[in-house]
Amino acid sequence: MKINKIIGTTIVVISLALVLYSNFRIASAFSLSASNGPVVKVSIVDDSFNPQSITVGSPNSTSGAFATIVWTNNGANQHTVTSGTPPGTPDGLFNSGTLNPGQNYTLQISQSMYSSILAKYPNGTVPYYCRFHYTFGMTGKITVTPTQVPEFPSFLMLPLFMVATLATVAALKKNARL
Ligand SMILES: [Cu+2]
Repeated sequence: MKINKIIGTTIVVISLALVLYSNFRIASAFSLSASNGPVVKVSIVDDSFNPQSITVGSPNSTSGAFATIVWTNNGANQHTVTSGTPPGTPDGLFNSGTLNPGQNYTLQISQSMYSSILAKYPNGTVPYYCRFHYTFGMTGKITVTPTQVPEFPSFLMLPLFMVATLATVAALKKNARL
């Protein structure tokens, strides 16, 4: 029957799409780099960090995934992202140097960075500031919580892949009979 053929074909097409999607997700999971983790963005304006306070999880000791923080200078002036408490000297954890308008600074909260943070700030909260504008209150803080960055949920991908494969096989068999 023609209508069954159309339904069968639709099922096969949908199933194939599911299998392809699952394969893509599995391939993505295997090609994940250790740096894969949440990316937190901070906008730099004249003269503040927005948001002023951010919180990220600690690196995942199993998968190696860690959070990345990206500051973008959206202001009209030059700024810096410098760890420490003004007006003291920079604490040496990280320092962007001078960021021109439009420039980014990326900080990876890797295992080694996390260890360095805890060595200086046992509560996991790192103060930072702009070397040019801290007198205007241009400061920020990063809190690294002991909660680990989640592992990629690859355990969900295998069942999905299996179901999609079985559905495709079943649909192909059904379609062949019609
Ligand atoms: Cu500044």
